[in-house]
Amino acid sequence: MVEARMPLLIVGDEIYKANAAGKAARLAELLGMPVTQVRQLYANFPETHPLWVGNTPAVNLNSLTFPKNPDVVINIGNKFQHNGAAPIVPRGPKFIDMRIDFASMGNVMLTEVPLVADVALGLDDLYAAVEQLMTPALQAKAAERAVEVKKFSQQARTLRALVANNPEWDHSPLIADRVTYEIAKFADPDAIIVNEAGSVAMHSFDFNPIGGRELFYYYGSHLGSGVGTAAGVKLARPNQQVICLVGDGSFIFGPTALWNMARLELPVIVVVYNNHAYSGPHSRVVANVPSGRMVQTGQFVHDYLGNPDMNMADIARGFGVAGEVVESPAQLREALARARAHTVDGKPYLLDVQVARRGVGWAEKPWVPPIRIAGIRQKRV
Ligand SMILES: Cc1ncc(C[n+]2csc(CCOP(=O)(O)OP(=O)(O)O)c2C)c(N)n1
Ligand SMILES: [Mg+2]
Repeated sequence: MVEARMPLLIVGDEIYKANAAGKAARLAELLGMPVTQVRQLYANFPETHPLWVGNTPAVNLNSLTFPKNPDVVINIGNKFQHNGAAPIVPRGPKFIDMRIDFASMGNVMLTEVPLVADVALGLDDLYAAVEQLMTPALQAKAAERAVEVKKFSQQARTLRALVANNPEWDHSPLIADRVTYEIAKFADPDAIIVNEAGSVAMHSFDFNPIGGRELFYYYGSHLGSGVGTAAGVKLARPNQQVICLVGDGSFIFGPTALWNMARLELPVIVVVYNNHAYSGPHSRVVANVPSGRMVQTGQFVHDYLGNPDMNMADIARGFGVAGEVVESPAQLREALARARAHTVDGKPYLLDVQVARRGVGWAEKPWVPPIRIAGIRQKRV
């Protein structure tokens, strides 16, 4: 690690669970080492830290913008959920793997150094071991590297802020990025965000497991757990604001815990990104089967949830939870204030935010299968 040209630290959920994010940051700082995270449930590292280079966007480290060629990769507590044939840590760099979950170590990726440890204790040991090797020359090298990493992280921060320059920023229905931006501005400094809005980019929150905003995501693409998770999180952490972000498709897989929120007075704010669509599956069909009949005809059978539109605020009312439909950015701000008032009062609240569908191949009024059983039945029953 001390001799590496460009070491890279991957953090994972064992850090959150062991409350060890501070220790991971200390190790990164000792080496001037960039830090990333591959898909996990929690945010395991302060996102405002200058050594944070962002989440790994796709399935392996090659998808990182920076660093491009790490020569040593160290994992602390990441479970590495592979969902493709390519190993997350590609062949090439030396790989050091520390986790308590030993059963899945060394059986997918070539592992130079397996370290089985509780990551909080393991980080203490590792820090002590590395520190005693740090000569002034190595310290200077680490400091130089830290400057390089910081240059990247600052530039990335500047570029991310450009999200607000989108020409559709003030549009109604809202673009998803605007919704996220407004919620991030609104959320408490120690809010917990339960995120089941899978195809929505989680920008602007600046998650920080060391006393800042926390994230609860989900692993297996098993939609329907978001609202229930938010109810459970509020039960466990009554003194932190809990905001559930959920797509309309995901929401209708599992709105039931709204009832628990009403019954147990769980003051959770639920925000539905309602684009009246399975937008992710739509885009995946276009990407994966571009010559298919659905793309050729523009008749997508699986992705439009409108006609009739579902009113999520009405659905919430049926479970005993107040809420409203939100049409514009200005209304969103007012609605969030009403949501806060409800939660201060001990009540949950739901916002059904009308969000624009994005991606190619969407018609203004999407096609729906022309099945009308009433007209073809033989008996008017
Ligand atoms: C239980 C379950 N059924 C089906 C799927 C397949 N699936 C993946 S994304 C998705 C659509 C989600 O729609 P929405 O929450 O509205 O998000 P959007 O794609 O519109 O942003 C579906 C049905 C799944 N992941 N889980
Ligand atoms: Mg949707």
